[in-house]
Amino acid sequence: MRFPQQTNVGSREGNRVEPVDVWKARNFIHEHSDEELSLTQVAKAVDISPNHLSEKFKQVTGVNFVEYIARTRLEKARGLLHNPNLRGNEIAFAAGFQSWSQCNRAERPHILLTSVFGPFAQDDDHGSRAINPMELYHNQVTRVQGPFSLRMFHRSWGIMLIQANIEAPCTLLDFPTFDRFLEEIRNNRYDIVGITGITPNVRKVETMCRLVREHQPLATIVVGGHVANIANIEDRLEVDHVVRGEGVRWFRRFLGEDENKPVRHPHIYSGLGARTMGIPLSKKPGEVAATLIPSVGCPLGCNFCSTSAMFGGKGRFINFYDTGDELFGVMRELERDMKVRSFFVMDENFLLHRKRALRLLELMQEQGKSWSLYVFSSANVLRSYTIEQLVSLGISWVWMGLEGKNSKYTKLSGTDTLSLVRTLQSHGIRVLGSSIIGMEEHTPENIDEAIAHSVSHDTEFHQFMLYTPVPGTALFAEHRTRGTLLDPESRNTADTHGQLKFNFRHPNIPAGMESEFLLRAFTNDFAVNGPSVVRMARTTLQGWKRYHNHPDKRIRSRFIWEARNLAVTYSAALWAARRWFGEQPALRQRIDTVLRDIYRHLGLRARIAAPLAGRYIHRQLRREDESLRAGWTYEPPTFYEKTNQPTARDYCALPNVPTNR
Ligand code: B12
Ligand code: SF4
Repeated sequence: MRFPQQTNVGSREGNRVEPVDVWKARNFIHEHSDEELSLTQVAKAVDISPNHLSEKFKQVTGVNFVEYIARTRLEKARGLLHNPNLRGNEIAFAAGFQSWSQCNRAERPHILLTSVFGPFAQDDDHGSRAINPMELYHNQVTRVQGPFSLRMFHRSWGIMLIQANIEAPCTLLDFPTFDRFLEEIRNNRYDIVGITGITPNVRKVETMCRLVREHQPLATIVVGGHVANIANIEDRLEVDHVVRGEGVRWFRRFLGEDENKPVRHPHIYSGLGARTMGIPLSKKPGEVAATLIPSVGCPLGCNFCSTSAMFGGKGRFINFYDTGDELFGVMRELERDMKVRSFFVMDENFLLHRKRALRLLELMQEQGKSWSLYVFSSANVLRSYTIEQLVSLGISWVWMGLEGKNSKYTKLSGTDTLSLVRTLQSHGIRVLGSSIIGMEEHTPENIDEAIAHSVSHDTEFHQFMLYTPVPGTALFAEHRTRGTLLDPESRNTADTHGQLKFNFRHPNIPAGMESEFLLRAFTNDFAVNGPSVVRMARTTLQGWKRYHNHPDKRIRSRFIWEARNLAVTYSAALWAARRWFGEQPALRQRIDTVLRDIYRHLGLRARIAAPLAGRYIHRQLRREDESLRAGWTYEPPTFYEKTNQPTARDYCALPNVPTNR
C-alpha cells in the first residue's frame, strides 16, 4: 500500500514562497494541535481575519483549514504509535483526538474514483471520436436513425459499485471534462485516485495518470476496468496498481476492510437524459428502471468476449448475490427507495443462473411482484426456459446475440434465432438483437446475405458491431500469435471501438471495406424495419393483447403497465413517423398497420391523441433533424458524489475528554 507519508502536511512551499501569516498559522497549529482549535482562534493568534486566513490557507497548502488540522494530528498520532507504552486512547488524546476510534476515522485515506474525461462525441487528440459517443443506443444501435435515434447516457456503474462498498471517504467524479478533472486534483488532496476506463480510452487514462502524478505526487494511483487488460499497461502508465477484474473486493482488501461483507447495491437509475424524436422522455419516479448488478463475467467464455475474459474466462464469473432470496431482497429495497418497478439487469447472462432465477420467480409469485426485467441472454439459455416462465419472471426486454447464420458459437448452436425472436415478440418481449459484421467467414460476396439474415429478425433494436479482437481475450491472443493484429501492443486503440474499422487483417475483407459494410447493415435495418419506436409499439401492443386479461393479476398488471403509453404517446409518435415517411410507401404502410391496430384496441383516446400530439411531435422531429444536420452532439453531464466524508467533529474535537473505550 502506498499512502502519503508527509512531514510537512499540505504545505506547497516547494512551489512558491509561503506568505508569513500562513507560515505563522501553520506553526501555531503544530504547537497547539493537542488543544481545541478553531479558525477564529488561529486567525486571532496570527492577527488576520478568519475569512482571509481560510482563503489563503487553502491557496497555499492545497487543503482546507480543518483538514490541515486533522492531518497534523494524524502525523502526531503516527509518530506516537512507535511508543509501546502508550495505549490507543492515550495516543489519540495526545495528538488532539477525542478517542482512538475518532483517530481511526480521520486516518482513513481519501479516495477519488473517476471515469475518463470528456467531451466524448468529437474527434480530438485525446482519443475522443465523434463516432464513439458516450451513449449506448446512438453509438452502436440506432446511430443511423437520425431524429428517431434513442439518445441516453448510462453512469459508470463499476466505480459506483465500488464507492457504495467501501467505508473510506470517497469522492466520485463521473464524466468530468478535462478542466473539471484538473480542478479536482489541483484543489483537493487525495490519498488514492482510482481511474476507470475501457481500451479505446487508454490515451485519456494515460493523461489522467500523468496529471495525478504531477498534482498529487503522494497519491496512490489505481487503474481498473477493461483498459487494465492491455498487456504490460503498467509499463505505459504512471500507476501504482493495475487491477484486472473485480474491483469491490480489491478495494476492500487494499483498504484493510472486510472483503467478505455482503455487497451493498447502489441506487442507480439505468439511463439518464433520455430523448427521442426531439422530445425528452419522462423522468418521473417509476418511469425509469433501476440498474441491478447481480454478477460480473460470463462462464460461457466465447473467445471474443472481453467481459467474460475480464472476470476469469470460461467457467468463471463473480456473483454478488448468490441466491434468489438475496437478489429479491435487493430488488425490494430498490423498489422501495427508488419507486421503481422495472430493472435493467446488468448481468451478461442472467438466466444462466437458473436456480437463482427460478427462486426469484417463486418469491415474486409469493409476494405478488409485478416487475419488468430487462436482461442480456444468450439464445440457448433463453430456450431452456418455457415462455410461461419467462413471462411470469417479468422478462420484457432481451439483449441477445444473433451472430450470423452459420455461427460456430455454442451459445447459438442448434438455435433458430428467427423463430425464437418471433416467439418472444408474440408474447410482448422486446428484443435487441446483436449481430457481428466481419466474422472470419464473411466475404464481400456473402456479406449482403449475412446482413439480410440479421435484418430479417426484425428485432425492436439491432446492434451491429465489427468483429474485434479485444486485449485480454483468447481471440486477441490468437491474432497476436498469427501476426494479424494491426496494433499488437494496443498503443493506439482510440479507433478500436467496433464502430469504424478492424484492428486486424481480415482473411477475406480488404482493409477499409468493413466501415461501409457496417454502415450498410445499420442502414438496411432502418430502411426495412423502420424506426425502433414503431417496432417497440408493435411488440408492446402484442403483449398487451395477449395478456391484459390474464387471470394472474401480477402478469395482467405488468402488461397493462407496459402498455400505459400506447394510447397517447406512442400513437402520436407513430402518427408523426407516418407523416415523416410519407414518401416511402413500404415504411408508411408498416407504420399504418401498427397505428391502426392501436386505434382498434385502444379506441377513441388514441384516435384523438394521435393527430393532436402527433403534429407537435412532427415539429419536434423536424427541429431535432435540423440540429443534427447542424452538427449537434450530446454529452453527459458531470456527476460529483461524496460518501463517508469525515465531519468537522472528526477533525476538530475537544481533546482530553476521557471516554470509556
Ligand atoms: C454500460 C456499458 C457502457 C455504457 C456506459 C459506460 C460508462 N458510463 O462508462 C455505454 C453504453 C455508454 C458504453 C459505451 C461504450 N462501451 Co461499454 N459497456 C457497458 C457494459 C454493458 C456494462 C459495464 C458495466 O457497468 N458493468 C458492470 C460493472 C459492475 O462492471 P465493470 O464496469 O466491469 O466494473 C467492475 C470491474 O471492471 C472493476 N473496475 C471497474 N473500474 C474500476 C476502477 C478501479 C480503480 C478498480 C480498482 C476497479 C475497477 O470493478 C468493477 C466492479 O467489479 C459493458 C459490458 C459489461 N457487461 O461489462 C460494456 C463494455 C465495457 N463497453 C465496451 C465498449 C467497447 C464500449 C464502446 C466503445 C461502445 C461500443 N462501440 O461498443 C463505448 C465507449 C464510449 C466512450 N466514448 O467511451 C466494451 C469494452 C471493451 C474493452 N475491452 O475495452 C464492453 C466490455 C462491452 C464489450 N464486451 O465489448 N458502455
Ligand atoms: S455468451 Fe455472451 S456474455 Fe457469455 S461469453 Fe459469450 S459473448 Fe460473452
